[in-house]
Amino acid sequence: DKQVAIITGASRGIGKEIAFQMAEKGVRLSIAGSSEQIHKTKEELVDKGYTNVFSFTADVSDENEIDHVVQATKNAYGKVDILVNNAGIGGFKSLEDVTVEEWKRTYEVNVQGVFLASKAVLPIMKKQQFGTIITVASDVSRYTIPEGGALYTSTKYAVQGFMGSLAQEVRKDGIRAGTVNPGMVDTYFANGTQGDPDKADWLKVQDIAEAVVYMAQAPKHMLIDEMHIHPLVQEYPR
Ligand code: NJP
Repeated sequence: DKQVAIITGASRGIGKEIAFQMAEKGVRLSIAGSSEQIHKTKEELVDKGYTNVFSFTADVSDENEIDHVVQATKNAYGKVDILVNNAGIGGFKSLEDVTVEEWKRTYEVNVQGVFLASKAVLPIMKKQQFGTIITVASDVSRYTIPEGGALYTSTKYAVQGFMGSLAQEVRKDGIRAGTVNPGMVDTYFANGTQGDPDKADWLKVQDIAEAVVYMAQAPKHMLIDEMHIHPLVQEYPR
């Protein structure tokens, strides 16, 4: 019986690679992103022969949109085994320059988005008595970003706490919850460009996707609650 996964933020970057690696493992997919680009990702998957994929333009911070993704997935495939909360945004600037709007929006996407998608899959996973929820967080940013990381880092610490607590709450239902915490990854994050030669030493999207797939497909009796993965060139004091 093939697994079913919902991946948020799969238009590009880490989420897109997770989609490709899961598809390669035979996982049936629902992928979501806030822009139309998500449908291009679906087309690329289908072109490679991975035909079990639905794409949704859905903003993770919008309850109705994310509920629709989850319900449509359940209706189409009959179950949801894996949720990957990967969608996230961030920008780096001195705290004095951060506006209340930027503060709220970053929390809406990075924290409320994780809450809403997790909340939506829980009734399905509880009924199944099985499921894995993985959030792409970040903890190294607390120590390694010299300037301007306070807002972004605070959202990622919020989800770290959220996921840890959720893991305890849902363990009795056979549901696993955990985080993957990357260091610097070569993606489009914070207005970057994936493939930029200046980021040659950074982690690749493949490195993080492999970790997520491993966590999601670990034997049912195993809970991996946190993974921390850094490029060798980046310090990781804790
Ligand atoms: O970034 P990027 P990453 N609703 O910009 C989507 C974390 N992380 O792959 O909305 C739904 O290439 C967007 O699609 P679209 C990071 O915090 C990264 O690096 O269609 N989707 C795109 O697919 C984040 O949680 C690094 O434009 C939304 C995707 O999110 C995760 O890794 C280090 C959305 C972003 O792709 C993936 O980011 C670290 C919304 N409201 C943690 N807003 C790093 N790169 O160094 C955006 O520790 N998306």
